[in-house]
Amino acid sequence: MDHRYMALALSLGRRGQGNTWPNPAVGCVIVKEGRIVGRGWTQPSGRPHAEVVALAQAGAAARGATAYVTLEPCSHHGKTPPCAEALIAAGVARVVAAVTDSDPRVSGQGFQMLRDAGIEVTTGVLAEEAARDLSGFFQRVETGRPALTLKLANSFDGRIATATGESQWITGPEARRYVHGLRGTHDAVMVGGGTARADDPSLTVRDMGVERQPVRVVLSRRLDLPLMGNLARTARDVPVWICHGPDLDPLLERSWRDLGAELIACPLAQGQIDPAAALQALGQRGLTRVFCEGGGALAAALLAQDLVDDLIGFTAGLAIGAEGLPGIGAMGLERLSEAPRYQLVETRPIGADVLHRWRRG
Ligand code: AOF
Ligand code: ZN
Repeated sequence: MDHRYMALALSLGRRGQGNTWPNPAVGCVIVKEGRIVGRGWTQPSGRPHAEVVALAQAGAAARGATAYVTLEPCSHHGKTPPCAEALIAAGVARVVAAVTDSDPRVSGQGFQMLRDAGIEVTTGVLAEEAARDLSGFFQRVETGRPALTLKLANSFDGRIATATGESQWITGPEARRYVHGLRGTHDAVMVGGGTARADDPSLTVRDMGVERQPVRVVLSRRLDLPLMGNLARTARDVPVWICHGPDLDPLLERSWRDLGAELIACPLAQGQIDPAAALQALGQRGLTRVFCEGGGALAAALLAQDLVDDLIGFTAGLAIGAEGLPGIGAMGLERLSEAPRYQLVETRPIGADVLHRWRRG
């Protein structure tokens, strides 16, 4: 039964993915005598926490109940009192948690508070699944950078456009809609400057009823992005963060600031924005899950530095040939052993295309 209720808590937690940063998207189920009396998940921007929402729903029924939480309940005083205290005050008899919170303000102290109050605590239930769902949060706490998903939608022969740059559309409407759903479960969508110039994307999530649009991140060394394009036009409504290099044209800098973009100065590596430094800067600003949609140069730089955690590929039944544009630029590899290798976790048809999901070992 513990597994079943934790699986439910995990699915509730996923509803918050992409909406809760810098907080993790946690889920909570409260069960009394075999009946679910409360459900909750972390709310947009991270507060209230999942437990508080579930306890409010349970009301007096929480007394003597079991609370299933995907992450250790917090023990620190933030904008509101700690969840461990709320569980104690509500008279919960048992807490089942999937994983320990690695935030140094919590890390074990939440469990300790509960045990000190005489509550039975069970940990490690569906820990692997929870660690995967919360991997962006854990990675940011441990390394400073968010988890990174790289998406590629290409022809059977790995091309993303013809030689003349025609790219609309290689994959079908179902796959494109699926991508919008994926954007919504991430904190930010990221592209390189070349893609922002060539495609003039808006990078928003459309027709999905998302509560919080992902931040749009562009890596552009010189800030030479279209001032009349979709990103510029909407920068006041949905955040645009631009990671740029040194020595900017002051006019461009001023224009983008006036449009409402946040400018993030990054160091260069081999003449390009250092992708590792850019990710650190994004982590510092609270992002936990970043979804990169190309282009080829940025994808190659991220892969070459082994910064990609998840790969999602959509393959269309269409061949474009060697003169077409490759989805991934030059990586400077000589040996196969230098190539980052991923493990297949999912494969399935989406409309007329095929989705493959891979994870770094
Ligand atoms: C929980 N339940 O649903 C979440 C937790 O900035 P604050 O005060 O909201 O605290 C953020 C920290 O709380 C975050 O770093 C993580 O340790 C924990 N998140 N804890 O008990 C929740 N989202
Ligand atoms: Zn909490």
